[in-house]
Amino acid sequence: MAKLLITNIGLLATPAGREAKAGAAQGDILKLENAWILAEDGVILEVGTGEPPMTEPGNGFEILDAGGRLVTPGLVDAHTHLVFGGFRQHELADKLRGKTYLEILAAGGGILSTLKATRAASEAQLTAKALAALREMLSFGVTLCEAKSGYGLSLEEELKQLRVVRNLQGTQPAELVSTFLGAHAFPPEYKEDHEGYVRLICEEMIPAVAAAGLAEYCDVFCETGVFTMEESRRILECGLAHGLKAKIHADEIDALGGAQLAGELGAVSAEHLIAVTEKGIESMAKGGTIACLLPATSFYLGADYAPARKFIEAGVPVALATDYNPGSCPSLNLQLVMNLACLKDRMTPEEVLTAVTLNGAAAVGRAATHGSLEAGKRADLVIWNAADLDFICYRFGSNLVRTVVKGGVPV
Ligand code: IZC
Ligand code: ZN
Repeated sequence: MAKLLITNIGLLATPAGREAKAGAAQGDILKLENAWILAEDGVILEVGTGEPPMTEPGNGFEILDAGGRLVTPGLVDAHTHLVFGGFRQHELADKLRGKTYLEILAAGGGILSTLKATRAASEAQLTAKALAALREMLSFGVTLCEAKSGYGLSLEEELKQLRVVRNLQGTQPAELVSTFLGAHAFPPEYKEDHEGYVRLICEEMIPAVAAAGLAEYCDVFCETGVFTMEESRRILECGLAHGLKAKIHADEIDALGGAQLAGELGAVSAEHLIAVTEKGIESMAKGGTIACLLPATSFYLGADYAPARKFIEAGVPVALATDYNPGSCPSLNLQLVMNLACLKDRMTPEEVLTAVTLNGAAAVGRAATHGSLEAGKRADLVIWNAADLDFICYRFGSNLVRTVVKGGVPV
């Protein structure tokens, strides 16, 4: 397979290690000037500085000159609702008139509007649409992303969405990690029978998803008017019993206690966390749960920003993701998330880099192989139109990616 030598890296910036970084370590970024990276068969062989090895022509290595630019690991988007039919631009007017996200959902819009469009779309149509989104993500520097179901909300329709994720794996450069989110909303058929839907999830959907190997994670939207704490616990425990690791949309709008539950269950990550309490943060620290913050959603909803500094002080690793979805974050731009994390979550550029690389990889169970530039890891990286890390957290609204390398291949 291809051998690649990337030379003339002005600044190589990367976290190091094979697990999520918390506290002060979240800001520990290795910075190498005048660096090079040698990769073979998609894996990094060596990272060094100064004179690169084997630069003579004919040695079998493709040479990529980074032109003195910044190089970081490929970005990881650890929370996306990638697969859905339609969009929801028709809700913008209501939103501008002051209707909240939960009011739109309670009136049968929101997730339920996307439910109709997703059920109406074929697997091939959904695959083509998600593929276009993945291409855009890749253009922003994302080489690994999580993708949730949750717009089918019946056994067959959830399986259809998860098959779309599987269809996309290996057929285009970005890598995907699949999450079952049957507990995203109550479908119209179960509007008056929440118990019936929770049983359908636990007795039919989770066993079928697990048996088909269609997801690694089980997630729940634990929120007022959606899934209660009690229902969330039952569903996540059932997922765990079937080998699906836990994630939870927790304490986004109301502090129901999702963060406590996440810590108690040893969930891999809890998401949003805008309204998290001290107790929730403590529980997550104890349980080793990663805080996956989604500041572009705060931006779009006009909501507060999650207390990133509190998580860092409490020793909870912070990851950052887009939350790409048609309702609360119709954007695929993880670079914008990095800007917002600095400006609104008060994270340093170094902490932000760890959050969108190594900690994001840990949030999708890939920290051993992805998320940093070091020997033995995947050769997934970004060459930036930038000289340093501050620059990419400071400029916003432009795509600053020059070249994305995925598995040792420029894409
Ligand atoms: O489609 O509204 N927050 N789920 C929870 C979403 C946003 C996705 C949506
Ligand atoms: Zn979400």
